[in-house]
Amino acid sequence: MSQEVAARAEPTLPILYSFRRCPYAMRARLAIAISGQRCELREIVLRSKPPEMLAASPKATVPVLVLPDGSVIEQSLDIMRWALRQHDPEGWLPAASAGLEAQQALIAANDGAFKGELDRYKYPNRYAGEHAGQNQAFVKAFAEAHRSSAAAWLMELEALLSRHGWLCGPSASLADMAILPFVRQFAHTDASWFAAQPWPHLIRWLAGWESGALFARVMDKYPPWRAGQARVVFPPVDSGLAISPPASSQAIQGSSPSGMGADSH
Ligand SMILES: N[C@@H](CCC(=O)N[C@@H](CS)C(=O)NCC(=O)O)C(=O)O
Repeated sequence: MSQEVAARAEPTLPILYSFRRCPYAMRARLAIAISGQRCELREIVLRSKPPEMLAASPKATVPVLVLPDGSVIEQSLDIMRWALRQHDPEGWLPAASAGLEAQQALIAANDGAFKGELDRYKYPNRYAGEHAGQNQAFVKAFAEAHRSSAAAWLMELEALLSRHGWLCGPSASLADMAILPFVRQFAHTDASWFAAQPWPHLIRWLAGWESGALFARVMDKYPPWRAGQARVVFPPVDSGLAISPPASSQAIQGSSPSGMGADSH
């Protein structure tokens, strides 16, 4: 195939600069995957960001989505909303304004206070200015204090989840998908401690999502992007997740919403 024919055969796709383990990038990939959008995924290394990404978005955080018309979406929630506005097969976007406010409040609490507590719990050594960093006992006490503050908020999520199985009702929402990657980070910081806490619905919510097809798809591994390489299409064509709108809600064949097992909730 000549280069010209190959170029015609490959439509221009939005470019997603992403980092596999970043919870903000994960939430963006979740929405892109479920919405049936396709993009060119460029996996980056945080300490060596490609100049192409920095030119598009000097604020230098992932995710960044560059649309074919050159416009740039550089906040993870905006990327989620962009994708879901194209196609929202599972109804993640709230239907009513009251729902919108409730979801926004949850996401704001996650991205604000909870993220601050999570970082201090997970990476206490980065906050030497806030504790007597040279003393390991103080570092441990510092981390555990922030774990406790975070846990108080997770108990609020537990109460919501105990009502319907999901944060905002009987099915997954934007809030669930925006928050789950952060709760996952918290859970994996000390998995046995997390598993011993009195939050069965939270544990089931997280485990169900982590065992689903959608999660597996967004956690696929890609080597760091290099300029000039063959493009990597996300989600992969054979994934069963990349459906073109309009399409039925069977985004994930043979599975319940969000790829969660039927017995998840
Ligand atoms: N508000 C941004 C936050 C994104 C963010 O902070 N991403 C982290 C990675 S998880 C990042 O890129 N940090 C820059 C760095 O570590 O150099 C969003 O929602 O997209």
